[in-house]
Amino acid sequence: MLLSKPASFLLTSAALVAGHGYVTSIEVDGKAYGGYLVDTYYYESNPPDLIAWSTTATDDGYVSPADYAESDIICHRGSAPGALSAPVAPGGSVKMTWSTWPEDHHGPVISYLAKCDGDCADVDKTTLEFFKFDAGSLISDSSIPGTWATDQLIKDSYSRTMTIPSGLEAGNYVLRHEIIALHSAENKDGAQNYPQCINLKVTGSGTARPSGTLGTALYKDTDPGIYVNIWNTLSSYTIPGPALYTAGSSVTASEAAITATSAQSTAADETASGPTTLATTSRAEPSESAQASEAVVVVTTDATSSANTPTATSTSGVLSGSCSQEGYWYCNGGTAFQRCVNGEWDASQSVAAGTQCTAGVSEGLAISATKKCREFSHLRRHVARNNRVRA
Ligand SMILES: [Cu+2]
Repeated sequence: MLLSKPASFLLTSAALVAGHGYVTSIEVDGKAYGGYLVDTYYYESNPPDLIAWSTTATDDGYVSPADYAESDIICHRGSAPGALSAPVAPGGSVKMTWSTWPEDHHGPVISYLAKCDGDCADVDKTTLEFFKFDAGSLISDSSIPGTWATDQLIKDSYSRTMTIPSGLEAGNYVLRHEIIALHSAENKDGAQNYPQCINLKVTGSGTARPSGTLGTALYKDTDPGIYVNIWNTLSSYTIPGPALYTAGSSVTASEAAITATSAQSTAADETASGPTTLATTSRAEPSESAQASEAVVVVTTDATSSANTPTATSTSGVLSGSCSQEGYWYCNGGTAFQRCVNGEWDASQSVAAGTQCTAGVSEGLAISATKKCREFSHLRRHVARNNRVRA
């Protein structure tokens, strides 16, 4: 067993492997609630009751545009309703805080509400009809790839605060909050959706009942705000999904585009309470270039060089003690693994950078290239810059 490397080095390595985030906490009208900590709760036999929906996305991964018609897009992969609901008044606030977010995963941050017929804890997610009530997207495009709602979210300590529309009819609602990362969206099906859901109980005496859209009908992989090259200067950006519902209005427009220029740096980040400054414009076509073939190389490199590096065992979800399935493997959250040796779980080890294992216990350890693409997009950005300089 190699234990010669200092623990600090190993911890640093583990931190670099961690990629995307998930919602760790929610503040509803000033009261704090815990998020579904997928890296921990997924492996617990009795996870706590939450307002947050559970998911099986232990890799902190995403839903692909190729799966927009599948139920995973609704509240993330393998999602199931939370058992609890948080009370909130119309006009009240909801603050969603993420564990982290990669700086280069630029894109819109969008939130929806859908009314449950009865308790949201028992709802069939495929029947939920969502209306969009909060959307941030391109804030400024004065420098490629622009300043996005994700950049603002990072600046705000990985959080976004939204307002529940005033006048909304009382009842049980699912709030669907989502980041769409566009750093690879110049390729068809290259966008990445990271939906997260919670249950709310809206109080008050409002009467507004905005019409909604099934989760599986929100987007298409050819939508101008999904299939878009943010590494070009954008004259406009079209927020994906149905039109934004503004309190007191009825939603009829199917699509609206936002015009963002360097001179109007804040016009693009309207919320439900803001003025309407939407204008319909055409989109910039994603351009084909040499980027894709060069970038693919990165994902396939260095798959084994550090596969046997032992890691600190402070990671949540690490197994210890006896095991019955001799020789079997346990993949912890996609990023670490252990083996059942001589009737005991051995030390947890990190998978190599750029790779992931399939979570759970299995006879063989399935390692694949990770869909986390920080290095991927960094290279892409450099290539894009070089192309522009040459052009
Ligand atoms: Cu990524």
